[in-house]
Amino acid sequence: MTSTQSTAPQFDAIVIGAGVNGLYTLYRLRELGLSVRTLEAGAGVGGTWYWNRYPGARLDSESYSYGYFFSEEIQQEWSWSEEFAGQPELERYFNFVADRLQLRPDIELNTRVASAHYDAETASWTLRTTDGRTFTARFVVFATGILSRPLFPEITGLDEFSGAYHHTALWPHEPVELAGKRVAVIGTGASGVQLIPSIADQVEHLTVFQRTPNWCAPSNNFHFSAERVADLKSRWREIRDTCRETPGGFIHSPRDESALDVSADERQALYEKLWNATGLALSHSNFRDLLTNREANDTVSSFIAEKIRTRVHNPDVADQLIPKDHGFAMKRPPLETNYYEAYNRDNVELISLDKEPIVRATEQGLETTRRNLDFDVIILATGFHAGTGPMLKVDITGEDGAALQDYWADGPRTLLGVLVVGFPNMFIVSGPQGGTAGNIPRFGELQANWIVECVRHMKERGYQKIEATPEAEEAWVEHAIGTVEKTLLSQANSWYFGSNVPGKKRAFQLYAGSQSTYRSRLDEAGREYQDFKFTSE
Ligand code: N01
Repeated sequence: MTSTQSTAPQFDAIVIGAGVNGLYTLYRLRELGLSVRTLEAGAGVGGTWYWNRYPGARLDSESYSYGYFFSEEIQQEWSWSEEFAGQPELERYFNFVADRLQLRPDIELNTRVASAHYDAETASWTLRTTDGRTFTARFVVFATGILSRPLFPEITGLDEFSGAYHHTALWPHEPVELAGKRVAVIGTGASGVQLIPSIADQVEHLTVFQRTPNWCAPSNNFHFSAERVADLKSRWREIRDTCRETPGGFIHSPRDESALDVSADERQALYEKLWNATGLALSHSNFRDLLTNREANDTVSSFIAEKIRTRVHNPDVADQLIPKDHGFAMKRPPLETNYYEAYNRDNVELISLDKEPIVRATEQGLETTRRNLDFDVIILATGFHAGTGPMLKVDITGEDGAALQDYWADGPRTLLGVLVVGFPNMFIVSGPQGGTAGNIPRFGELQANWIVECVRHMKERGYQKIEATPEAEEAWVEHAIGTVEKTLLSQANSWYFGSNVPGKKRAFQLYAGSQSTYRSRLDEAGREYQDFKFTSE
C-alpha cells in the first residue's frame, strides 16, 4: 500500500460508532488528552438504541445494570422509569450522556465509514466515508458492536411488493401506520418476540412467519415508583459491585448446585420462582449446569414447555411454539411480555415455515407453497450478520494491505477481543471474542479501560505502533473457542455461531468465559504488555 499522507495524522484516535461503548471510549480517550473524533453512521447517538426503534424494543438487562457506572453524577442525575427501559428512554439516556459529558463537538453524525486502511509508512489509519470524506488518525477504535448489521432474508420479488417493508433494526423515524393494517412479521427471535405482542392489538391481522421457535422467558417488567428510583440511586455502588462480580455482568448469578442434585419438587419451586422474577433470572440465576448438562437443561426446558401449553389455548399452535432442536438458553433467550397470549387472538396467525415456506413476494404480499397472502406491511425481524459482520462491512486492510475479510474468513481471530495480528493500532471495543455474550456495557467498559491504559503506556514511552503477537493471538483464539466448546451453546444453531447467515462459516463469534476470567486476562496482558510489540518512530 502506498503512503496516503506525508504529514501527521489529523487525529490521535478515531472511534467508529457512537453507541454505548463508543461514547464511553471517546470520553476516556479524550480524558487522556488525545484529539479524538467519533464517526457515527446514524443521525443521532445511541447505536443499537438509535436504530432499533421498532414497537416494543426494550432492554433485556435491568436498566440500572446497563447504564454507565463510571460517573456518580450520571447515576444521580438520571432516573430510569422501568425495570427494562424501552428504546425511547434509552435513546434519551444516551443523548443525556452525550450532552452531560460534552461529547457532541467530537462526534461526526451521518458519517458511515466505508474503508479503513493502515499506512505502514506513517503507522496510521486512513478512513474514507461513503460520502467521500477522508479522516486520518494514529489509532482507530472499532466500536461498531456485534449486532449492528441487519440481515435481510433472501425473498425473491420483495422490491415489487407495493406495500411497505421494514427491518426491525432499520425502523423508520417517522411513525409507521400499523393500525387497521394487514401485517406480516418474519422472524421470532428477541426482536420479533418484543414486536409481536406490541402490535397484535392494533393491526387488523397479523401473520407471523416462524422458522425456528425460541424458548422465551417472561421479563416481568414494571414501572418504577419514586421510592424505587431513590433506592436504586442510593444503592448504585452496591449494584455496580454486584455486576462486577457476576459471570455475565448482569445482576444475576448462577446457583452452586446442579439441577440433578435436588428433588423434582425443589426444582419446580425454583423454576416457578425464577419464572416470576425479572429478566434473565431464569437463564442466569438458574442451576450451575443449565448450560453444561443436557439432562439438567431438559428439566427447565420441560417446565417452560408446560408454561407455553398453559398460556397458548390452541394445542397445535402451542406445539409449534415449543422448540424441538435446542434446549432453553442454548441460544440467547428472548424476554417476553404477553408474547404467547398474542397467539390466542383471533387476528393473529402463526405459520411455521417448515410446513409452509415462503415462495416469493408478490405485489400484494407473500406467496407461500399453499396460498397467496395479502399484506399492507411486511416486517423483517430477521436479525443480524452478527459478530464479525459489522466490521467486515467496512473494507479494512492492515499491514501489507492484507484484508480483514480474508483474515477472518474462517471466523474471528483476535487477542483479547481488542487487537488483531496484522492490523496495528486498530483496537476493538465490544466486538468478536470480547465478552459480548454478557452484559455489553460491562464488558465494553473493561475493554475501553484497557485500550485507554494501553494508549497511555504508549504515549508515555513515545511508541507509535502496537501489534499483537501471533502466538498470543493464537492462544486467545483457542481460549475463546474453549469457553464455548464445553457448553451446550455449541450444540445449537444461532447467531452466536453465524449459523443464521447463509454461507457464513460456522465459528463462535463471542467470548463465553466469565467476566472475572476476562478481566484477569486483560489485567495480566496490561501489566507487562508481553504479548505485544511496540515500535517508536
Ligand atoms: O435476531 P435473531 P433478533 N427466513 O437472529 C429468523 C439482541 N436483541 O434481532 O432462528 C425466515 O435472534 C430467525 O430464524 P432462525 C439479542 O442478543 C436484544 O431477534 O434463524 N426467517 C429468527 O427467528 C438477540 O439474541 C433485544 O431459524 C428468518 C429471527 O429471524 C439478538 O439481538 C432485543 C430468516 C431472527 O432472530 C438478535 O435478535 C432484540 C429467513 N431468511 C434483539 N432469517 C433486547 O431485549 C432469519 N430468520 C435487548
